[in-house]
Amino acid sequence: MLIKEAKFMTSAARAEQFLKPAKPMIAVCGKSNSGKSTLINLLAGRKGLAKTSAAPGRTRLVNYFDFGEFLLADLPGYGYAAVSKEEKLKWAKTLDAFFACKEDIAHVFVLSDIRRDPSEDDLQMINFLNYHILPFTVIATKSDKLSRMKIKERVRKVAQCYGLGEGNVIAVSGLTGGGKEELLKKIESILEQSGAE
Ligand SMILES: Nc1nc2c(ncn2[C@@H]2O[C@H](COP(=O)(O)OP(=O)(O)OP(=O)(O)O)[C@@H](O)[C@H]2O)c(=O)[nH]1
Ligand SMILES: [Mg+2]
Repeated sequence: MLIKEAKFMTSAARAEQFLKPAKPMIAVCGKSNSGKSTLINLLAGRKGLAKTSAAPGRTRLVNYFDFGEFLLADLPGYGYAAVSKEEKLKWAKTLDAFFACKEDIAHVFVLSDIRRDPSEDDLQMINFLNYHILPFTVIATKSDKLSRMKIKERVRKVAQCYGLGEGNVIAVSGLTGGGKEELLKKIESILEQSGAE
């Protein structure tokens, strides 16, 4: 799978603004600061495409990116303690409304820092996806922080925590590009499946 060019399309703050995509769309979700925007930039081969930030809670909108054969939707991160209750509720509603448009979503990438066990929020997210029968893959991010041996160990552990097979967890580094090939293969198979329907 070769990504030629990736472009920012639009942002949506409310359900009425969500796109009705004409091509397969992969949603990228995960805790705030888990590396969603960085991963999108890695796939795009362009650092500044999705805004990244050392301060969590940066992406407050659904940002859509056109990757040629498919779209990526960068979702607001959940589980950021420092935002107000009101804002948290608003985000939860945005996410709910987004995933309610099931037929528009080909696949979901759930990002979580490879060094951490899933949080309560992560488990809730996975339960939610299972309940709505939305296909997903866990992307264990920031793998550059660990040795090769440790990466294998953590992938196994993360899979176990979520009750998944190891094949449903892909370790990736948005920084070094480690795991990018495997991720591209996954995207390829998602596109093949969504084309076959
Ligand atoms: N070492 C390392 N750092 C990373 C990696 N991916 C992201 N980071 C860092 O983690 C921080 C958060 O990255 P973002 O990509 O902005 O995270 P996000 O999930 O989009 O965050 P929100 O938009 O706030 O939900 C930044 O400081 C990144 O530089 C990675 O693969 N390796
Ligand atoms: Mg972001």
